[in-house]
Amino acid sequence: VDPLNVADYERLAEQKLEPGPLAYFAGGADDEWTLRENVAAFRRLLLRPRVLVDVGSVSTATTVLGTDVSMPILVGPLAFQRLAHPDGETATARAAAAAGTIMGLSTIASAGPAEVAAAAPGAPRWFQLYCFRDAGVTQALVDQAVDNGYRAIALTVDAPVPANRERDLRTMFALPPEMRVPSIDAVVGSGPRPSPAEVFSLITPSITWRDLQELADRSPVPVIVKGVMTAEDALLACEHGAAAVVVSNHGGRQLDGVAATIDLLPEVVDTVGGRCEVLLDGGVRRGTDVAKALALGARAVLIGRAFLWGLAADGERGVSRVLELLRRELTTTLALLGCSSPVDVTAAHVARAPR
Ligand code: FNR
Ligand code: LAC
Repeated sequence: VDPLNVADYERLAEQKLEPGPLAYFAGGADDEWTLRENVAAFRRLLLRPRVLVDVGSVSTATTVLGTDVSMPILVGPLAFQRLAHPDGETATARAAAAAGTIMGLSTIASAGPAEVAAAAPGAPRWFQLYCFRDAGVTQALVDQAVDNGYRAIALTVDAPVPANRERDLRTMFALPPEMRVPSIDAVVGSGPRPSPAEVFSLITPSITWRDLQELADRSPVPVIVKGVMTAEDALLACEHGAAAVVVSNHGGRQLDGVAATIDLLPEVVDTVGGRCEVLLDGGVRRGTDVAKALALGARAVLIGRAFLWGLAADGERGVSRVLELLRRELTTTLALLGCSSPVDVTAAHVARAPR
């Protein structure tokens, strides 16, 4: 039978990928406690359905920062997607466009903003920003994204330095020399190809709230802060010009010991109090996970490894199938919760599991 869920795609991807890329994709920091916790924390939340509600017509459609999307499930920015499949980010872009949702393109993608835009013209996209030490390269990338119609800049703030990722050390993972990464090529020119850890050394560890404010002041598109993990920083992000925050711990790949994102979400939502949109990523593997995030106040979620497993298993078709499976799961979940739309899901639809 065809893969029925994200876990099926994960197993297919495990069979298909070489050990180095698999370790890079699947792995997290240190003991990978946060990596596991992102998934486990969803299982500790219980759904509270309401019955005898007319759910004859259920729609997953919503808006994120004013953009219409077919579902509150966005495609997150993941680096180096040509490690998963030769079509890389262009396949992901076509699948996201066909699904009617937004794709985030990584700064260190294996296809640049213009190439990805050309692969799926007119589709809504965001550009994820890492600031290189070379400010000229950073500005050129942002300009290319804006010129190609990217609708927001998502500044990632949880990775000022590389984390300790022991799976990568064990496989001695290095980027294959034939895989080009346009942004890195722009920084290092024809010099030796950096390892993933060395890539981080090209990125400045010194940006601060003041830089966020400057970016927001001069950006022609909204700025999103990705990687907020506390109420304090969510508030600062709002005060420094962010249009949205993504509650994210980088999929457990940066600071190990941070709480699961679904457990961090309530304090951020409470504090932000509607000043900006709150999104979440980390550990989303089922439509029920999406519903739990909506219930706790997220406008939408981003998926990472879930679509990556589809890409590795079956290219564009795999990403399309994962997006379609999650959309269907969410549709069923909404109906069974007694909700006709994502905006109908409220805090009353979840409870904590007893210990
Ligand atoms: C990422 N993530 C990431 N984030 C970012 O801002 N820029 C990037 O280049 C990358 N690259 C990247 C590569 C890989 C292989 C992974 C798994 C993740 C983090 C990503 O955007 C997102 O926060 C997490 O993937 C969410 O967790 P899940 O959905 O993978 O559990
Ligand atoms: C990672 C970086 C590239 O998580 O964001 O590997």
